[in-house]
Amino acid sequence: MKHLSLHEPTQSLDLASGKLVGSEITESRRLIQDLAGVFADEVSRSKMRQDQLAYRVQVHKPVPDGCDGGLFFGTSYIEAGLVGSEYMMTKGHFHSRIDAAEYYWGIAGIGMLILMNESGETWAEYVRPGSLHYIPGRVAHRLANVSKDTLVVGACWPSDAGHDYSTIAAKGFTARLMQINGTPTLVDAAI
Ligand code: M6P
Ligand code: ZN
Repeated sequence: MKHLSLHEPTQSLDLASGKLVGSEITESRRLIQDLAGVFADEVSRSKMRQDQLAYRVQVHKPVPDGCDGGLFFGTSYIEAGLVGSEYMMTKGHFHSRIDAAEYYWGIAGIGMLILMNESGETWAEYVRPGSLHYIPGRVAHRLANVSKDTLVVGACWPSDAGHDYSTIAAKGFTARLMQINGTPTLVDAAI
């Protein structure tokens, strides 16, 4: 009987660190060995320690993947560093349900949210603690860490959005975030 009963929540979010604790929370890790072909300089990536952590993601999934009408809530932790001259970053994806949107917000560290539309136009916006980013449907998204600390970013997206990695695997983003003279610079991937 739930009527008139009082409950403690079964999950918690540490607002300072982004850490999710409680039931229905999963954590996945992407190591350098999982990111073959993601960075421009594959030779540099292959020479790195393959079991080095690139990023990890905690997700609260109160409903199954693909569930219509539900929401997922996550925290991404992207390690600092470079692969060649390119900042450490996530794989990036379109949503399988291409119209599905997503919110990101900065929690700790400084990064860039790299965005690309279906026409192949790529741009980026700074992610800082407290910054809020609405990612519309039909826009691929990836996070890069441009600071010396772990980049921590919150996310909320529809449970039926899904991840389309295949389009990015086939074509990539049309621009890459490189460190040039110590500064994050978007560079045309074709050059
Ligand atoms: C955010 C969300 C997740 C995503 C994760 C890592 O937490 O967008 O859906 O899985 O970032 O990004 P990617 O899946 O592109 O590696
Ligand atoms: Zn997404």
